[in-house]
Amino acid sequence: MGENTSGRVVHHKRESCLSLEEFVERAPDLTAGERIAVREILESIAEGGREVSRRLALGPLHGLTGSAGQVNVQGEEVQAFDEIAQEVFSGLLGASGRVSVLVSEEREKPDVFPCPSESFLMAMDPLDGSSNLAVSGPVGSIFALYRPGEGDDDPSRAILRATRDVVCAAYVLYSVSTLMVVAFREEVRMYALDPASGRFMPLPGPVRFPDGGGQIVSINTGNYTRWERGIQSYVDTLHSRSSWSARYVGALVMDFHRNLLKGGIYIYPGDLPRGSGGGHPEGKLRLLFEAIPMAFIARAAGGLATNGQKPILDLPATHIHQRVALVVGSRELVQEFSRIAGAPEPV
Ligand code: AFP
Repeated sequence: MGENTSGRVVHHKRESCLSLEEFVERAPDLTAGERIAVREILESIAEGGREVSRRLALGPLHGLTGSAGQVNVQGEEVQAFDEIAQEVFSGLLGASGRVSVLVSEEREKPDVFPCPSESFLMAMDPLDGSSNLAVSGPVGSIFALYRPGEGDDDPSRAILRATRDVVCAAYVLYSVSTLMVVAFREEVRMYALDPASGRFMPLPGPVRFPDGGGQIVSINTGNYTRWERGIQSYVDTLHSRSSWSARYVGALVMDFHRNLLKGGIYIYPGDLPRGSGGGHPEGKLRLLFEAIPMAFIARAAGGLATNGQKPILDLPATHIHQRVALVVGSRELVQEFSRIAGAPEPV
């Protein structure tokens, strides 16, 4: 249900909309206890998303658009809202009693929470793309939920071992509207925040990359001279065509989301140091906090994700803050990228 521009309420077809509860109910491979735990975790994410959305809207009025004057574990400037979002989500997820280990892009070490019963391990990027806040641009929060393995008491090791067993991934996009996108193994659903009721309302779904794969390419071509030849060849090939569109917001959640709905590909390859610039030889994005969750969502929506060598979801995780090259989008465009860039075809 929603309101159209004339103020009239729009009723989406009931059968194509699933509430969060209904979606969790039909997720595959969950025990009854896990189902309750996943639902409660998603409710905590929804509550956090609502709170972060509310505070972001007030940011400019409170002078909160810039740096908190610290550097995070990635060596990047911490924006005031990175820290606010971290506190909001870790407070709610910790209190849920359903997340035993939480790793965050904003924290060097895992947080460990007491959990009485079924619980999951979680990785999150509480506020991705936060440099966009200075211009009131879109940002997002990203989450992945893992089933704990057997007998590993060390929380860092436990999450590194569990990364190939993603149960659910989600992101919240804070833009013109606030959306929550949730994926289980084979299905993606989308919810829109109704600011009046504070509830995330289901939108028609499931969400899939459009047929044909689309024509949008999101890549920061300012790094062209730092790329290896295969990536340059890919971009050169695009420039010889008439039918493609470049779109790049510089916030992964927004770029990915647009490409999911419209059909496209997001690429952040490794780039070599140049001049005084440090570069990101292994890629800029983080395996646990950005690449794995987006790869899982892409696959559930019919798309693919690779680091240029292997599927993202097959990569071993060796370090919580590990960086990785990321190519993610519709199946057709990721396969085409691999052919032109001379990378193995992802499956
Ligand atoms: P910030 O959170 O520091 O703004 O970084 C955002 C991000 O990790 C990802 O969301 C963007 O797609 C990517 O970096 C943009 O990086 P460039 O500004 O180097 O293109």
